Amino acid sequence: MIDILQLVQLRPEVQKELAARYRLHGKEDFDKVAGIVRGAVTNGHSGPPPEMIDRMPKLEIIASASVGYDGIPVEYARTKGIPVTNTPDVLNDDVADLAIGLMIMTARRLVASDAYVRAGRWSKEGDYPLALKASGKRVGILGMGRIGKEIGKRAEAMNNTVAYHSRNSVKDVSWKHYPDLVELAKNSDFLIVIIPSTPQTQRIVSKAVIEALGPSGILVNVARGAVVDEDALVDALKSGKLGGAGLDVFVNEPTVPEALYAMDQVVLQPHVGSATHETRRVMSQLVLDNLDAHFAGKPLLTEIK
Ligand code: 8YV
Repeated sequence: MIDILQLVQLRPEVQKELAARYRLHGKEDFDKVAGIVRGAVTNGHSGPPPEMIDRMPKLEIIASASVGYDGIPVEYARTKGIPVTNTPDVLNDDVADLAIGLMIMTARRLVASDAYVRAGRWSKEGDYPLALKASGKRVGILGMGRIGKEIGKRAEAMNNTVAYHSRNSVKDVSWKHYPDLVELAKNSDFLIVIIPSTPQTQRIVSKAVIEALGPSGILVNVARGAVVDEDALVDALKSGKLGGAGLDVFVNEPTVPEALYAMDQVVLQPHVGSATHETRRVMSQLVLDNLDAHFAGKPLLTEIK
């Protein structure tokens, strides 16, 4: 049987199949099995870091249950001839749904107004204050990859005007491309962030971008915390320089800046972009299918190129 280092668990039904086909070892056994493992199962945040890769001379493949791979040293693995696979496409709908959900929830203050009802305040204090409309506005998207396109389609279905920023304009979309992110923010009511976290995109959503979005603007981040200047974001929300934020991701997950807890203009989620039974099952299956393909000498299904 082939030995696999398992850094994260797959969904139970797929985990069972994985365990039937491979000899699995947890991280706690790393010292014992580093010399024999030929594959690693991980996700976008769980490594293995270069030091661990160096200690696995027989490692042939890293299969990740995530589309993002900012926590996996893909380039380093490549220099060692180790391919890395991820799970693109299968989570596009879920992440796009969450982005639009956060846009609506934040604009319409759905979390704060829900709390208002539950606290019995409606009958005592009367109608809840008015919120902001989420349709018929200007939606800016930072990042126009697979998920960005799905977000754009959904935003358009709500009669919003869509525009985007990415390094280069994207051929197969007709939405306006802004070469300058501050310009996009200036011309958006909502800025939805769905760009990969790379050394080039760290804090790309800067103080200037946040302030360009402005006091009635709303930032939605379903990408990675690191692509937003989180301190500037918190400051702008506190001072009213930014209208609101819907956030699924944070710089130091699962730690969230405490200042956000008390803000009615903010909706917070515990990184649940792809967290549905249906999608996580397909993501798990794709991890297993990539491992199976590799060890059967067949082409990988979704290698990161
Ligand atoms: C999860 C994600 O964080 O796919 C990604 O990049 O952010 C999410 O789906 C995760 O890696 C699930 O295992």
